[in-house]
This record gives sequence, C-alpha cells and structure tokens, in this order.
Amino acid sequence: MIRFEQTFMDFLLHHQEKHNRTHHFLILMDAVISAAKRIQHYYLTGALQGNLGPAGSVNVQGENVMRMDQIAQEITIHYLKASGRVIHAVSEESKEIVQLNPPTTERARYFFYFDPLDGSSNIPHGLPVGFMFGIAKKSLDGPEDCHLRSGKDYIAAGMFVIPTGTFTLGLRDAGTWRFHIDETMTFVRPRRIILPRESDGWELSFNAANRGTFSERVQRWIAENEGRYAFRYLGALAGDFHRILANGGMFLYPAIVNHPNPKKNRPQGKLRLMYEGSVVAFMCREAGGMAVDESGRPILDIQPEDHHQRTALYAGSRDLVQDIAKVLKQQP
Ligand code: FDP
Repeated sequence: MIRFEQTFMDFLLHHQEKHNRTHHFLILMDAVISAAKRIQHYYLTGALQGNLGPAGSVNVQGENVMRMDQIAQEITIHYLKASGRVIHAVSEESKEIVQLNPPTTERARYFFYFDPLDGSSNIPHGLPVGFMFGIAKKSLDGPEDCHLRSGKDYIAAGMFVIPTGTFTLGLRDAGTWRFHIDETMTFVRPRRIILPRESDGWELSFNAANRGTFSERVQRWIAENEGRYAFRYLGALAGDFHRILANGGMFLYPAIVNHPNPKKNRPQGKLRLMYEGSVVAFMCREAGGMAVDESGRPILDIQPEDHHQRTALYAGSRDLVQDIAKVLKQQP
C-alpha cells in the first residue's frame, strides 16, 4: 500500500473552507511555497554555483549583502507579484516598500513583511538559514490606509528553515503548524506545535559572546537561571526558534547596552520588528507561548513607526518569558 500524507495545500484548503474564507490566501501561500522551494534549490547548489559569497553591496541595515540575499529577494518578489494578491511587500533587502498591486483591485488584499534569507553568517558555510514572513490583510470595511501593522494584526506568520525542508506556519487563532518536505518537494504531514509546559527539555538560545554587553539585570537573570537548561545557538533566528518551539525554553536577543565600544551598543536591539520579532511572537502565541521586548512589553502590541524598526526579543515558553519580563519591567 502506498502511504499518502496530507499536503500543506490540502490542509490549508480545509482550513479556509472550514472558516468560510476565500481562496485568496491559498493563492498567496502557494506563491510563498514556490518561492521557498526555489530559494532552497539555489541554496543547496550554492557552493558549486558560486552563490554563497558576498554581493559587494550594503543593505538598508548597513550590513554586507550576500549574493544569496539578492537571489532570494528576486525570487520572492517574482512569486508575490505573480500571485496578484499582494498590495505591497516590506523586505529586509529593500529600503523602500515594494509596491506590487494597487489596493483598489479586489484580489490584491495582503501586506507581506519578509526577510528572504535570515542568518547571513551561516550562508558562506551552507548552514541553515531562514526565510521568515508575516502577513496582514487590508481593511475590507473602510478606506485602506496601508498603515504599519503590529504583530497582533497579522493573520499569519511563518518560517522555512533552508535547506532543511521544514516549514512552520502560525495561523491566527488556529495554532502553529509544522510541515516537512517530501521526495516530490511537497510540504506534508501537518503537526500542531504546542510549546512543552514541562521544563525538562527546555533550552536557552542567545549569542553567548554578547553576554557581557547585556544590561546588568539580564546578565543576572541569565546567571541565576542558565544552570537549569541546555544551551544551543545556531546564529540563524529561524533555526534557533525552530528548536525552542519543539523543546521549549527561550530565544533571547537582548539590547546591547554595555559594549566596550559604546558605538556598538544597540539599545533598540538588533532584530527587525516587522519581519523577525513579530513573526516569531505570532508563532509563539499560537503555540501557547509569548514574546516581549526589552521593557517587558508584548512584541505583538508594538505599533511600528518604521518598516525596518529594530527590537530586542525574548520569545518562548510562557512561564519563562513571564519570569524575565518581570525583571525587564523593573526600573533599571
Ligand atoms: P544575521 O545577522 O546573521 O543575518 O537578523 C539577523 C540574525 O542573523 C538572526 O537570524 C540571528 O538570530 C542573529 O541575527 C544573529 O546575530 P549574531 O551574529 O549577533 O549572533
């Protein structure tokens, strides 16, 4: 007997029909899956094709752009545009908003926030990187002002860990789900992810080399708690958060406030709110967890003022995040 797995598209079709929704979101997600698979192909063959090196330019964040960043950006924009469903996209790789379809057309209804290849220090080695995205929908009732959306306004957020063939998607009020790629390059076998409540397997994930640059209270919290948990750090948010979702614990990228070279301090944090922090926070909420910023405020409540705004991030098991949030809320 041949064993057939439920595909991602079948899963999503059922979800949309169960909730009496249109097929527009399905069409958008088909484009996202096509983009992720194509990026994965370029990444897998990148070492042989000479695509894992620098591109020779600097992005909106002042970071060196890798050749793969450009390839992933081009691929994603192509498929988003072809879907006809996206009004505009905000990407780590583009300072300007990428206008795709006028909001006045009936079928263009989504805003797409993404980092096409996150975790750039892993690129030269071909090690895991992420394609992360959040999706918001235009207002169907009133005039659309295309404003900046906070994470609590997202309808979905997800990440591919490339090239491992795993895809995780949070759907508003419908859970966080994980899929795996099969031999026909189809994402299959939906499995709902709930962050484990038991602390036995919990992990902490942060860049330990930065430890002395965190605020004193964060350093103290780490010193008091780290002995209880395993420690893992891959250096690519999607991969690190993938583990946290499965094992529980917390990913943290705190504000850098005590760097020996004050010019290197990052009091706002390093990660980008709209296509990293809110994406992780959304999946976290749908998996029963939570995420806060450096002041202990829920990430999903932050109203962005800029598309490329940064944030500190503490995301994972609710009890652990609540515990550090208490410390973060205290006056320094
Ligand atoms: P990177 O700068 O290598 O692109 O967004 C950025 C990100 O990667 C995350 O994926 C990752 O979690 C973090 O930054 C890694 O930063 P450090 O190298 O400072 O640890």
